Amino acid sequence: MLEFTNVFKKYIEENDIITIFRHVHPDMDAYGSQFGLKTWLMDNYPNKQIYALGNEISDVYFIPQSDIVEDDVIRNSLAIAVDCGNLDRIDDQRIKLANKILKIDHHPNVDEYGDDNLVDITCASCTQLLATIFKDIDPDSVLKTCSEYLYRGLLTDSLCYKTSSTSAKTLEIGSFLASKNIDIRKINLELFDVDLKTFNLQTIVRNKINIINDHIAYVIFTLKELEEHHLNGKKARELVNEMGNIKEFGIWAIFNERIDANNNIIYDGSIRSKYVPINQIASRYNGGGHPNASGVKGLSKIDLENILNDFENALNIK
Ligand SMILES: [Mn+2]
Repeated sequence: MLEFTNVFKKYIEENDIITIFRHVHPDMDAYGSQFGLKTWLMDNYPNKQIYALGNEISDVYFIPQSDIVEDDVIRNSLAIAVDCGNLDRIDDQRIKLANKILKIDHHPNVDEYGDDNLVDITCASCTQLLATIFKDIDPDSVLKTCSEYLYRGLLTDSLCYKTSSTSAKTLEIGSFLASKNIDIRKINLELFDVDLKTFNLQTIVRNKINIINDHIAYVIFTLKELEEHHLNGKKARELVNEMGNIKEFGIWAIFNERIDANNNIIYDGSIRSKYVPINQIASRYNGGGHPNASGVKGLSKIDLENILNDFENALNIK
């Protein structure tokens, strides 16, 4: 048995109340890890109390709503944080009340906020790590619904097995999850078919694109444009992948305007890169993430100019 498996098992067996936390602005790996873990625990430990927490709600039909719990429940629980590198990024800071915290993640382990930190940065998704642990405990412990959640996280974070973090182990876990009778075509259609509204937004991104030296692409959505297209900042930033498969682009980003507490316009952004790491850059602008996929928040206009400069330096095209 893997070392992680032993630690994980010990925590689960010692605690009857388990609260599961995810990061703010959850993506499908955050949801997939959270609900995959919740489903697995309910399937295998039916007498435990398991709660999935988080204030942001999803409008996707296959993502369940969060559980609502009193502070005391969290106080008496083991909190498991999935797919979240920093404690500050957890959606529901009541995690700090918990008796113990177990971190399970695949981001660089800079903030070791757990009592134990099961972090494997070689995993393409957090769900890959969870599935590896579950499989190690008992391959038969993973049932269909759990597999569906885990598979969604695997597919989205690996961009359909295209990221540099995709390995033989990723495909092995993909195969393991696929063996649980999940409907691969249906899951793909649900995850990746875009609706007409999104298609029209992608057209807007293409029309608004700014390109520096052929190698950096970025789009800024103003408050007015967000309103015009009925977009919030998060939805606008999700369009970043629209610029992801252009040969020339080394770094690409979407920024959106937002009003801060002092009524100033500031910018949040999602950044992607092909080869050069951008998480170090992002960490200088209230952000962070993966080497090729990061986020920043609260940038001033000058910060915005500076970060574009940083991109040019990173790509060595100045
Ligand atoms: Mn992830």
